[in-house]
This record gives sequence, C-alpha cells and structure tokens, in this order.
Amino acid sequence: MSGKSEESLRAEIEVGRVAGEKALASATDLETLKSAKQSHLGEKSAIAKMSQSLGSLDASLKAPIGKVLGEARNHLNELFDRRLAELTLQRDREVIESERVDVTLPLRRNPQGGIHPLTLIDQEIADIFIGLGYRVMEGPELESAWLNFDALNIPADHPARTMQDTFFIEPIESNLVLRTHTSPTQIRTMLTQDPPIYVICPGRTFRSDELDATHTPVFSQVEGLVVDEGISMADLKGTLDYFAKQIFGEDVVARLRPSYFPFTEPSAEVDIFFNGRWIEWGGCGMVNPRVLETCGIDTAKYSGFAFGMGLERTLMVRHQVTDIRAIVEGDLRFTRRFGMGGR
Ligand code: FA5
Repeated sequence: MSGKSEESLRAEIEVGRVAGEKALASATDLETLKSAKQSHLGEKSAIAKMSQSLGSLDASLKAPIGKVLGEARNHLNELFDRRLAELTLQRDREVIESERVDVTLPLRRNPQGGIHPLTLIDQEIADIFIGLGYRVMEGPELESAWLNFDALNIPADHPARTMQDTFFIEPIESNLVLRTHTSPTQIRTMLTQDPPIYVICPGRTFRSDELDATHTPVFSQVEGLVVDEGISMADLKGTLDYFAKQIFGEDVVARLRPSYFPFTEPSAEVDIFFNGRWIEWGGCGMVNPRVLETCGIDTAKYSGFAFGMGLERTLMVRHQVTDIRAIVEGDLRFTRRFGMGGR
C-alpha cells in the first residue's frame, strides 16, 4: 500500500465498501449472507488486508486512511447485522409456514372395525345357553354324508334325503357333503359324550338354494340338543319359550306346530308371535329313538329333544330386515346399524 496517494487509497477503500454493500444487500438467505461477510469483511477481504498494512503507510496517512477504513468496516458490519436480522426473520417465517397445520382440513377417517351382526347374535345365543348350563359344540363344515344324513335317520333311498338341496363333494365316492344343517354335530356329540347332554351347536351350513330375499346358499344355524332322563316335550316347549323371550322380548310366546323331520319324533315347527303375527322360527322335536340308538344311547333310560334355527332369519325377524342379502353381503350401510364399521 505504501507509495500510493491518499486519493487512490480512499478510492480502493470505496471500491471495497461498495462491493461489500452490494454483496450483503443482495444476499437472499443466511448462507449467502455469511459467505458475503467472509469475502468482504473476512481476513482475506480487501478491507482487512488494507487494515493489516496500515503500519507501512506514511505517518501522515495513517490517521485519515485508518479512519476511513474503520468507517467502511463499521458500515459493512452494521449492514451485515441488519441483513442478518432480516434474513433470520424471513427464515423463521418460512419454517413456521412450512410447519403450519391447517386445523380446518377434514379429518382422515379411519373407520373402526366391528363385529358382524351374525357373530353378535351367535355370541348372544351362546351366552343365553351357557347361562342355562349348556356347552357349545362345534363340528366341521365339510361333513360325512353318514353324519349329515344316515345317522339322522335319513338313509340314501329315503325321500327326506331330497328335503335339503345338498352340495355333494367330488369324487362322489368320498361320501362328503357340505353340511346342510348343524344336526351332524348332534351326532358327533352323542357319539363322544354320555348323557346327560346339554349342548348347542352353532355353525355355517350350506344348501344349493338360489340367493333370493329369503334364501342364501351359505347360512348359519344354531342347534340345541338335550339328552337326559325323563326329558319330555314340556321341557322342549319351556326351553323354546325362554329362548324366544331372551331373543325377541319378554312378551313373545312360542308355539309348536306339527311337522316332520326324520331325526325327531314327534316333530314340530316353532313359531313365535312377534309384532302381531305368527312367524316360523325353526324346527324341533323329541330326538327319534332310532337316532339315540345309532349313537349307542340307552333309550329305556334316556330321551331327548332337539331344535334348530337359522340365524339370518332370526336377525331378519328381530330387526325387520326384509331381504336376507343385506345380512350376508356385508354392506356397511346395513352392518353399521349393529355397531359395526365406523362413520
Ligand atoms: C333343519 O335344518 C333341521 N336340522 C332343524 C331341526 C333341528 C329340526 C333339530 C328338528 C330338530 P330346516 O331345513 O327347516 O331344518 O332349516 C332350519 C332353518 O334354517 C330354517 O328355519 C331357516 O331359518 C334356515 N334355513 C334353511 N334354509 C335356508 C336358506 N337357504 N337360507 C337361509 N336360511 C335357511
């Protein structure tokens, strides 16, 4: 720097100051602001270098040039501080904006799952009978024709074999069917347990019925079976009355209407008086002694009753459902009424 005139030194400082001003003013983020400071005020900047070599100036120039240099440095520092404050504020605003939560946005709805009405009524029925000291028995859906028919007093050449439209399993010689009712579980129970027997047998059943408003090829039944000493039709009627009241309400009564099932003798249809009319609910009867004998039960000592209802039809009656498809097709608009499936 030595040897330069005061004017050229002042001009050099002015160039450094203007360049620094420009760089600091045009920095649009904190990153570029910091590097602008580094270039124009840092150790290697023109202004810093001039300050470092002040000592080599003529004695008469030291004071005035030192003063101009100091002013330029202070000016740039002030500019930096101001810009730093502005850009920090701008950065904070951007962060706040980017993290902003729009509390007016609609909620993301995650509908809660629920228990299907068929399962609910299945559990309800199990609770009713467990309360009476019954046990719940389950059997396979793929069943031997012998248990589904023969053991229930429906031999192959008996016309009753065609009462229920059956899905037979290939090869036909396998003698397997999709059970047409839950009654084979009665047989399984009597073959494996000694009386006294108090069971219900709930489960899915299958018939090659067309799907329409009152039929479905896959439906559910619950069967009741009691085998004990001195069991009579009065016990059956009393049990059905109690069951009907638990399901449909205290003022509901059941009636037995003579009917025919090969596995019960005598047999009856169970009707209930509900909402001002008689409605068919299921089948029942005293277990046919031939069935008890097939299962090795002493008919001189024991007698029994059995009954079987469709669960879909029970739900339909209780909840005034006019089309069975509403129950089996799983439409949430229907199942929601039973507490399933969120909003
Ligand atoms: C039986 O299946 C007898 N095993 C019931 C029984 C048990 C009688 C013990 C005596 C002693 P049924 O074929 O009527 O009977 O069927 C019983 C119930 O199953 C019917 O009342 C009905 O509610 C229901 N059901 C039958 N077929 C269908 C179907 N395709 N869709 C929906 N429900 C059906």
